[in-house]
Amino acid sequence: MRDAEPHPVRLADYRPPAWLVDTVHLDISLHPTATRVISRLALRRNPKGDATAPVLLDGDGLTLVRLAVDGTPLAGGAYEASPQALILRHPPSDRFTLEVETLVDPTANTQLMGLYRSRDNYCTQCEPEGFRRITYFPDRSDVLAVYTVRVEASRAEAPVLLSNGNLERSGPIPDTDRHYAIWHDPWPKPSYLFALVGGNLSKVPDHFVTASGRPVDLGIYVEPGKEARATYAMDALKRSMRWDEKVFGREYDLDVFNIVAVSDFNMGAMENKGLNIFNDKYVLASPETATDTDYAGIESVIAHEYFHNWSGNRVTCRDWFQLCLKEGLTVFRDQEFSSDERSRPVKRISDVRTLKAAQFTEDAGPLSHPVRPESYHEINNFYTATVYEKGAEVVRMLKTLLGDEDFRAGMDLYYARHDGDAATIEDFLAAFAEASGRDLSQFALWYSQAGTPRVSAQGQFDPAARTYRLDIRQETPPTPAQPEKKPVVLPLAIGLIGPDGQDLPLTLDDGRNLPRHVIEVTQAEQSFVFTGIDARPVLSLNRGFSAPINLSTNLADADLVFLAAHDRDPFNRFDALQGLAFRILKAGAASGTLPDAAPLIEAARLLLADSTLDPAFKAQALAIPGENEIAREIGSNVDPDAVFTARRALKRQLATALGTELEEAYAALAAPPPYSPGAAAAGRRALRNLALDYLTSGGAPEAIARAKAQFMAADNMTDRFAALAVLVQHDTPERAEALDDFYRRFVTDPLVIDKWLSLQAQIPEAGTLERVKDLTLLPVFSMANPNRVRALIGAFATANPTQFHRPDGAGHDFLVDVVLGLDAKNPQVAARMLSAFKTFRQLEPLRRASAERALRRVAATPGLSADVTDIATRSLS
Ligand code: 0A1
Ligand code: ZN
Repeated sequence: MRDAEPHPVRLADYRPPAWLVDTVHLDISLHPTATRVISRLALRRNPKGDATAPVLLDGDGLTLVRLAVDGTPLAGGAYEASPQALILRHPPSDRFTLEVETLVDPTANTQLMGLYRSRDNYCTQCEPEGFRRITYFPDRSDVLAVYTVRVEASRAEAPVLLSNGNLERSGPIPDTDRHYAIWHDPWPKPSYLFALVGGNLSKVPDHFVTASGRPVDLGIYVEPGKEARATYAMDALKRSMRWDEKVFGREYDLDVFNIVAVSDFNMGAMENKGLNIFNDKYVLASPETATDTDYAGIESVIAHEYFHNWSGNRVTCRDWFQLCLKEGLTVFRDQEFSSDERSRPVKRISDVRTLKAAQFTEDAGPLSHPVRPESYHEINNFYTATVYEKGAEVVRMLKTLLGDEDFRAGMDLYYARHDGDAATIEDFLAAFAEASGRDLSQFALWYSQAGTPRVSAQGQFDPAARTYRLDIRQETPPTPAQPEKKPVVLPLAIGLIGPDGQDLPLTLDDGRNLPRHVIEVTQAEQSFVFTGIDARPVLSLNRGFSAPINLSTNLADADLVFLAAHDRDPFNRFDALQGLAFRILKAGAASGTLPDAAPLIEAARLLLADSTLDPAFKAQALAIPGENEIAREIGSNVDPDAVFTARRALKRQLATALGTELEEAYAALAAPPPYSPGAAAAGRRALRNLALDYLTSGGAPEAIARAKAQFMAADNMTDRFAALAVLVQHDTPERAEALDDFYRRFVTDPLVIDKWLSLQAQIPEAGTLERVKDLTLLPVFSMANPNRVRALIGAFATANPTQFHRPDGAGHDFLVDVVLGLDAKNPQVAARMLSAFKTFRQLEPLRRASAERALRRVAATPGLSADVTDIATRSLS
């Protein structure tokens, strides 16, 4: 475990590397507790670096066995070695070969960084700083080298041996029970993209021919017996490869592309060159074990990692401050892919929901940071919604501002100019500025300024002048270390809708026209006057959520009902309904009594009856905002119990008022077998299961019985799990029976057991904390597996606000105990769990004080990891 560094790493302190590595030869002999790593580095002094600097190689917990320079063993006094560093103060020349032998213990590696074991298989995770846990190396993303890797292992223990690039040779090692494989990756890469896998795995083979005719062998490696569950992932991979050719002109560049699914993984997946390593949750699916949401998740993560081959690997990041350069761009690319493969409006709605749930909350609390941070104590804590999701929004805004053609030209220029480079955000923006001829200097603020801009838009119709005037104000609230903010560029897609429900032509009073129906706000206060308007229009602003902002308008409830029925922008139709719901829920939570919900009910009724609409869209639009979403809208002094009560009351009101329509929808949407994971069928299931949820919300015995019947009869996990999720809301015998049945059916399937753990962790009842504690004692649970921890503890802390924030503080205490217990083993996951406190300042005083005490208990604990120290310190600041 790394100790907390007293000093942060700063972007302003960036210096080019003093030494470069041209080639790396690794010889890795796998052994459960003593893996021998021999590394031969061709080192060269960087002409652009400090000409007098020693050779400084990073390490983390390494044991040095042997060192040689140009073939000659080095004597003890010629170097300094510690577990954290290897220093040669007097290198023999400006170009030499260094051979380093180290020993590592993959079985003892519980952090899951570097070389570790997952269910007896060997695998690696090197981003961001894991390679230094395998061998001494300048472990920074701007040192790019060509790797050749020889790996050997016992044939029985690891019949499959993989690394990056193309396979050069493999075979038995005579007179031993061992074998070897040699892999060569011709593309220079930083160490964080190194990967190695050894184990007993089954290959699901396929092939792909690129647009220019290069044949590629595809392989997805899974535990033997799970092969059939990889077919959807393989299909998603081939679609991703074709899509990147068609939409971004990017082809694959090796003879082999392999994916390995492992069951112990800190994150979702990793884009190692030619050898992606995945959390098995994002590979394995069958109709019986995976929900529609799981299938969509697999499709997008497979695409995401594949797309990194260009946005991340061919063009990588100069340093970790530039993380959004690859992550924001790649999220944008995977979002676009899923939009093209599925429904664009539905994808946009779900992406914005994720953005608001994860990023807007992050940006409103103590962990807020810019898309490109300027300093960090622990880089592992910066794989955040801000870097990923807001980073993607910034790329999306660029596309909105520039238009499709200039955007693509900018992308092409960026790739052409920086292929093989470690680039920066400045490089990225320069390509777009040049391709479009636009000045993007103000736009660049999106990367450096944290916080979600608050934008108010007040519209005024003047019948005499036949104009519609729109006054816009923007302000970005203070965030840690950034008290003052400048106005940012806001591309706001706009429509003015006439009484007949049609968009009016948009003409500005200064004669400017609006390319792509987007107004560009650049000042703190700005007005736009539209002319030739004959009747009061209804404003539809920020269509498609074109800018990631908190928008308030002077629209009346009746306007929102009108937008919900007529806006040709599906996102704003959705948003109008949500806006109505938020108004009711906020007032209800504040006063204890729900105000009149008639306008919302009317709008919902119309939408439900509209046969032209996609069921998936209806399911999104008719879902009542979640408790966390409501808390975010309230913003301060939040009482989770009041939020819960208001939400439940509104749900029951809607269910009663729309009972007939919901019954009809439930009956009409039943899908004939067989199950298909496609978007259309998934959308029907989503709406039908939403109807089931509403219809069961009052807890009537017949409704419970119907949910139980659906649970028992389901031929797919989506319907079975949706029924279970409905049943767990009600303390009935059916709940206990269904939970038992589910457990018995899937006890041997950890990914499905995660769903079972997660649902129970979210029960909004007083007994849940005890239930969660009991569940941690079951053999199916393990603190060593990140998926289990996230499913049970993560769900409790992030998706059960009434119980996590129990007024007696027991939920907070529990999380702290878990974090402190986990920290010594897996600090990354411990830090993630602790970041559940990131919204604590929005709570009412009693709960806020309890959360603060809990965080202080963490901060006061001696011997914490850098990861947990960083989150605790920032959360309390
Ligand atoms: N680059 C990966 C994310 C990732 C980051 C760190 C990891 O280990 C600590 C693993 C994966 C992605 O964006 O998919
Ligand atoms: Zn990524």
